[in-house]
Formats: sequence, C-alpha cells, structure tokens
Amino acid sequence: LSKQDSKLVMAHMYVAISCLILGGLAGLLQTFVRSGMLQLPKSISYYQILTVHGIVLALVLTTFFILGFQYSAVAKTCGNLTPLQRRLGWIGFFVMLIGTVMAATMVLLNKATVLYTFYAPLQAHVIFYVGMALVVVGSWISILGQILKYVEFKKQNPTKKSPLLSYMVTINGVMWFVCSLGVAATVLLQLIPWSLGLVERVDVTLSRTLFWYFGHALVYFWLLPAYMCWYAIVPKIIGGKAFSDNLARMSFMLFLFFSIPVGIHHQLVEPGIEDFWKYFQVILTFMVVVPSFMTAFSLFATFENHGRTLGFKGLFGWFKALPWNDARFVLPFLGMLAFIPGGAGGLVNASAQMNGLIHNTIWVTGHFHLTVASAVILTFFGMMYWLIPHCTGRKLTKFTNKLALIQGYTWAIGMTIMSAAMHYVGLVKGAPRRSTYSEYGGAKQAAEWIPYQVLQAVGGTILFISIILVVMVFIQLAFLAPKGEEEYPVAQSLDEYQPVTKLVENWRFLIVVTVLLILIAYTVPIGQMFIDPPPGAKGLGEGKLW
Ligand code: HAS
Repeated sequence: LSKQDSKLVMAHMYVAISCLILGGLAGLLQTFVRSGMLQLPKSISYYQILTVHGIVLALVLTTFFILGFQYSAVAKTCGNLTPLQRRLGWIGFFVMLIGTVMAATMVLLNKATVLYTFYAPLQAHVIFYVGMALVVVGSWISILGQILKYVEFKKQNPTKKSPLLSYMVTINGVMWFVCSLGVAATVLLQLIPWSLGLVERVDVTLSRTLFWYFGHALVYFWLLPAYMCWYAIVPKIIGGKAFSDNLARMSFMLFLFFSIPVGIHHQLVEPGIEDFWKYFQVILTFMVVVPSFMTAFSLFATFENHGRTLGFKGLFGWFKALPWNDARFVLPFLGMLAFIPGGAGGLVNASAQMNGLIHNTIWVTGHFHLTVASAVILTFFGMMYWLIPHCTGRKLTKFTNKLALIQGYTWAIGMTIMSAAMHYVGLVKGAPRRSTYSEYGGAKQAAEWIPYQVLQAVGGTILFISIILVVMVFIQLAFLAPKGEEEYPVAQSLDEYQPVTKLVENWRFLIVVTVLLILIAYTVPIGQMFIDPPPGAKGLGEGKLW
C-alpha cells in the first residue's frame, strides 16, 4: 500500500483498538456485577456500562476496522486510491468519529442508556441519535470511495474479472447501503422527533422492525470481512490456493440477496406481525445459511487440497499441513472453529419453536459471543497482525508472533468458558439476558444462575487478559517492531484463470433481486402496521405512527 493509503487504514485501526480497551473494560465490569462480586457506585448504572460495551464493541470497533480493512483491500487489489477516493475515506472517517464522540458522550453522561439496539420504547438524548446518524452517514461516504475504486477498475478493464477482494468489498458495501436505510429511517423519522418532543410517542413495533431490517444484515456486515480473509487471504498464508474464486463470488452474491429480508426472525415472539410473515422470513433465514455452508465446504476443500499437494495422505492428513506456528493463520482458524457451534446456535435461534425457548435468555448472548465476538473478532485480530506492520513498514517478529498466538489461545479459552456458561444457563435454566445481579426475592431458580454467572466472570477475566495482550501486540507492530516489509497476503485460486459467471457481476440483476426480496418480505408486515394493526399492536392505526 502507498504511504498515504496506509495512513488512512491506520487511522481506522487506532480507533478500533481504543474501542477494544474501553469496551473490554466495560465487559469485564459487567461480568463482575452480574455475578454479585462487584457493586457499581450509585452514579453508574449497570445498563449504562452494558450500553457502552455493546455500542463501542459491536457497532464502533467493527465499523472502523471493517472500513479500514476494506480500503486496504481495494487499494491492494485495484491499485492506489485516487485523491478523490482517499478524500472520501478521510471525510467518512471524521464524520464517523464526530458521531461516535457525540453518542459516547451522551452514554457516559447516562443520557443514552438505551443498549446497543437503541429502539423505542427506550429513549435517548437527541445528541445520541444525531451521533449515531452521523456514524451511518460517515460509513456511506467511506464506502462510496471504496465502490468508486471497484468501478474505476471495471471501467479500465471491461473484459477482465474484478479482483475477488474488491468484488467482495463492493458486495458488502452495497448490502450496507441498502440495510442501513432501515436504521436511518427509524432514527430520522421516529427517534429524533420523539426525543425532541415534537411527537408524543412513536410506534414501537415499527421502530423495532426497521431496526431489525438493518440489524440482521449488520451481523453479515461484520461477518463478510472475516469471510474475505477466510476465502482470499488464509489460503495464501498457508501457502496454498483458494478452492474456487467462482464459488466465493456466488456465496457473496447470496449474502447480498438473503441478508436483509430476514430481520423478523428477531421478532418471532412479538405481537403486531402476522405468523405468515414470521414463517416466511424464517424460510429466508434458512436460505442465508446456505452461503455459510458453501464457505465451510470451500475452506475444507482448500485445506485438503493444500495438504494433498504437499503429499499428506488420509482423511485428515491436511491438518498436519497447516502452519500451526503462524498467528496470521491460527487466529482466523480459531475463529472458524468457533463459528461451527456459533452457526449451529443460529440455526436453533431461527427455528421458530426453539426460538420460543431461548429468546431473551442469555443463550442469545452466548450465541453472539461465539459469532461476532469469536469467529469475527479473532479473524480481525489475525488480520491486524499482518495489516498493521504492512502499513507501518515493520515486521511481525518471532517474539510478537508468539505473543499473538498466546493472545489468540487465551481469547479462545476465555470465550469458551464464558459462552458455554451462557448457552447452558440460558437454555436449561432459563436465565434472562440483559439483567443485572438480583436474587429475585429469594427465588430458587434465580439462585441456580449464580454459579454460571461466576463462570462468566472467570471467562471475562481471561478475555480481559487477552485484550491486554492484543494491545501489547498492537503497540509492538505500530511503533516498536523492527523496520521491514510485511507481506499483504492475497491468494490465487485454483480456478483463477477461468472466466467468472457474468451474473455475479451484473449489478442491475443483483440489485433488482435484492430489492424484490425485500419488498416481498416487508411490504405487507410494515403496511399492516399502518393500516390494519393485528390485535395486541396497541397504539397503532391512530395516526401517530411516526
Ligand atoms: Fe445470529 C441473534 C440466527 C449468524 C450475531 N445473532 C443474534 C444476535 C447477534 C447475532 C448479535 O434466527 C443478538 C441480537 C440481539 O441483541 O437481540 N444467526 C442466526 C443464523 C445465523 C446467525 C441463522 N449471528 C450470526 C452471525 C453473527 C450473529 C454470523 C455475527 C457475526 N441470530 C439468529 C437469530 C437470532 C440471532 C434467529 C435472534 C434470537 C432471539 O430470539 O433473540 C447463520 O448465519 C449461521 C450460519 C453459520 C453456519 C456455520 C458455518 C461454519 C463455518 C466454519 C467452518 C469451519 C472450518 C474449520 C472450515 C452454518 C463457515 C474446521 C476445522 C476443524 C478441525 C473441524
């Protein structure tokens, strides 16, 4: 990467690492409070630190890391950014930063204790909502710069297929544009007027529906950059080739189609939405699982092919061929492992009957700590460990690599303990999520939750040690490691020179199918919220929807 492009990428990384420290500290405090081992000072509420934890880690860290990495990916595969593309990157960066500071200030002042989902009926100060809106607008500006790079490549090379990483970045960007319209609508049309007192009340079902229209695609916005690494970077690190470029594109295309029209699977137990539409979106949810199975298949095929090329035999011979001493590989691999139970848990969540069992229990918290906080973040750490030295002109030394390996393993151990306890006590003992320590008036059932909350604190403590290690590795790679050249690994695929199916880059087709699926899945349920509210949807149909 050029010096100027590296600077842009690094600016994003500095924000991401600061978020990790602040959000990780909030997480550690939470586990101690929940297990009854710590009481917060009266001026700080449990929900305030829970809001800090969720917003800073799930929304801000991820967005900054992803946009920084995606800039590096398009610059690496399509050539240095033009001044306009870089300017868009910087404008987006600063708009997001200003938005983050505004929102974070309100949360720290306890004027926006609304959790990371921030939908009604919880209400925040207007500055919080404006801040969140700026984060979204900033991300749009930033993504525009990335898409322009892809468009420029396609214009200059009309007959060539686009580089895989740039194609993937563009899919993720388009998906983000389309899904964030939902959160923009609820923030601008409902939450801001409401928090200013311009309207007396807002429709909660509509607010939640618009949020989840965005919210489920959001989880794939987090996941896809990890998949970019698994498909296009890990094969190079292990010294092999990716199984199939065409399969990877196909899987990303399916993510674009099916990530968005599935948000109602977060609302299966809510009133105000007809069963038919819940069922319909559950079917679409099972469709979005398909590209993940394709990814699992492709990864196994990549590993096996590499192992066989090196002469390793047998069903699992490939296992020995993998570079177990290389943190750039081990961390994403631990992420893949976590995604097996994490993804299986997602299938449980999406199955309507079983959702009734686990909804609003701490099982769900366990699910997303295996997915976003393990599969995704472990992969992001692994990516940082070559991206940062690449940008700062330093080397990942043997010592730092060892530190990074220890960091990865401690994270995996901490998260295994914490999320296993969450899954078990949520599923088997019905422990609620988003609740603080309470004896519930001496209820026997609540007493059974405590040992598992202590286990969560044990896991949380190991995780915090792991965060300290991440920061140490980061400081090494950004400022202290010896100068040198660290590779930006981009893999070739076995079908590198085969033409790509035209359909996957036919953007008119991609956007028409995406919009059509959204219209089919959402027109009637949202329409009904305006004109024909089902019983139980109180306050609807009275002309006070927005
Ligand atoms: Fe989820 C709730 C359904 C994936 C995140 N999810 C959440 C929430 C979050 C979240 C944050 O249907 C909580 C929201 C809140 O605050 O209320 N989720 C799914 C389904 C999937 C899924 C069907 N979720 C994710 C991902 C996330 C994420 C990814 C973040 C990044 N989720 C739900 C549902 C709810 C939900 C309901 C609502 C629950 C409720 O009632 O509140 C699927 O996409 C999962 C598919 C994944 C797989 C796994 C494929 C495995 C791979 C690894 C291969 C490994 C290798 C290594 C090669 C099928 C690709 C092998 C090596 C060896 C040695 C073996």
